[in-house]
Amino acid sequence: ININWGYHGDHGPDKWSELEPICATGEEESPIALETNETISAELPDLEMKGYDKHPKEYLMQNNGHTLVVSLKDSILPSVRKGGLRSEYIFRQMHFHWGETSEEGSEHVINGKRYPMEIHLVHYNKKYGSVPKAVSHRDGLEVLAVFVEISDEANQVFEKMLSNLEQLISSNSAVTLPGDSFVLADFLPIDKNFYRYHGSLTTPGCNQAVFWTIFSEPITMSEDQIDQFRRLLDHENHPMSGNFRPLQRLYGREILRSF
Ligand code: GRE
Ligand code: ZN
Repeated sequence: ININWGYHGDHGPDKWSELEPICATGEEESPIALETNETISAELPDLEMKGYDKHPKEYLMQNNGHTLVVSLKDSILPSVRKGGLRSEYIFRQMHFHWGETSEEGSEHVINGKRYPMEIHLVHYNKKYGSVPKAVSHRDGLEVLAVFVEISDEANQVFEKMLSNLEQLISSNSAVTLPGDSFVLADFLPIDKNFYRYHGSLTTPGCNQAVFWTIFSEPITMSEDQIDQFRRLLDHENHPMSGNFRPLQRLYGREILRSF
């Protein structure tokens, strides 16, 4: 995929279809607005997460020009299954979407509310072996989406994550973090109630390959902490903030809830 896309102006979301027609024509695109009372209560089993509490040797953090990406530098393979999923999905990377101000930033909208940030934990279906292979299958990816709300208290997990952010300000930069800094489970809410629907990547090529799991309870960080994210620069040396895709139409899709 061409790196020549962004969120504003000439390369913004309404131009993405010049790279990938499906971005405009797809009928299972993401993100969407969800209204709890229009979702279907499905009594889905709990999600089963393996390795979410394990420390890797190191974390790799990268500014890829579109977002901040966190991945693991060794062979622990956290995974998720159950929760109504028909397969096991292996963790690949975690990344972030956020706003210029805390009035917006999340991609999904719940009961009319936009959160200041949304975290995506991207997993690929074990039977396809990698993200690039998985994106051409309807059941290729599982993304856990976690909303972030602002609180007065700094979140110690993000404090560690953000400690080297200076070195990630420009596009195409990377740093490593010690493996004992945090675990993936630290980025999940305690209450694991979730919504589930079928949709797409929210970046080009917009592949309709994602079973979305959207936790209803947010986690928190302080305004100072989200301001750290807002200092990052994108591939055009512009502020990266506002890296969320506009809402997409539902086209009659059903949205389940686990509660
Ligand atoms: C993204 O780039 O934002 C993305 C992925 C994979 C799955 C979902 C998603 O890279 O939103
Ligand atoms: Zn994303």
